Amino acid sequence: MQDSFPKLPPVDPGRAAGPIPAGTLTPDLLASLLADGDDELAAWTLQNALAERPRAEVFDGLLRDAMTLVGERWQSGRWSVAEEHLASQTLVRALERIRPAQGPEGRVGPLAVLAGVAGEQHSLGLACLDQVLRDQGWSVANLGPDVPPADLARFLARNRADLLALSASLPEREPAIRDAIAAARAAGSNAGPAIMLGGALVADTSLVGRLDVDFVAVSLVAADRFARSVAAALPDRDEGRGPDDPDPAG
Ligand code: B12
Repeated sequence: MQDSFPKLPPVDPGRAAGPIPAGTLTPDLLASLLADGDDELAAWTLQNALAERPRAEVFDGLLRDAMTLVGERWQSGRWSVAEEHLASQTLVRALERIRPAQGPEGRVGPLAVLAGVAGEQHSLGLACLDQVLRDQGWSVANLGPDVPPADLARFLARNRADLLALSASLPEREPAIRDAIAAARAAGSNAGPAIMLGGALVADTSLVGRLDVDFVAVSLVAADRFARSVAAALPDRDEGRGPDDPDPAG
């Protein structure tokens, strides 16, 4: 049995832990790992990229490009729906492995609500945005894909959010986006949350002027910047406390 293996050179374990050679962490590598169901190595790939670049850049670049490859291989018939589904599921698990740690501040940070508009099943962009916002200290309620507008409105009426991020990928979602925005505007107390819209759909810039949103972007780098500006404009959260209220800092 042993003799039938090819004679490979010995692996030097010392080199395995060394720096990753430039050009190794490619979308092609990540796409293959995802379609193999290997969330451990997919997370390792993303983690190494995160050591070099900010989270939003890694998600807009390496990660999105890898999923674009998955889409191209699915569309061309080289990979089936099975490989695409496995890649998507594996990415969800890999993202869990690289989730930023949430310290005590993250639990009391301003609230961002994330939702895919009704009918929208593409949810991986929201999972990425969730991490980018947590990195900034936001508390994040990611409602995931396909959220009916009435339920979004009820959630916003019960939870004081400062930011609402809506995601949509397909052109036919425009009416659903309008419904989500209208429901959110009607539910918010006072000014309500700042609303940003993103996802593959907004690459169609003609849509932008037709919608009542505060910010539109395809990239998480831009979303990161907008969320920082929203957080910076929020009143000091201690200002509302009366003299007899306990100081949460103890
Ligand atoms: C995975 C996938 C699916 C999975 C999604 C699984 C999941 N849990 O999300 C499933 C199988 C459900 C699916 C279904 C469909 N899909 Co699909 N899918 C894809 C695929 C391969 C990858 C998408 C992805 O997750 N990319 C990675 C994420 C991170 O990228 P992203 O979503 O674009 O998000 C980035 C930005 O847009 C941004 N972003 C996202 N959300 C937000 C929000 C805010 C506020 C901001 C600021 C930024 C932002 O941040 C991310 C990082 O940059 C793409 C291929 C491609 N080229 O993208 C096709 C693709 C998007 N799908 C497509 C199609 C046609 C469909 C279906 C109609 C197929 C069918 N016949 O059933 C259905 C529609 C389902 C529905 N009702 O929504 C087409 C869309 C073509 C078009 N533009 O019209 C694509 C492009 C494939 C193709 N080449 O034909 N799909």
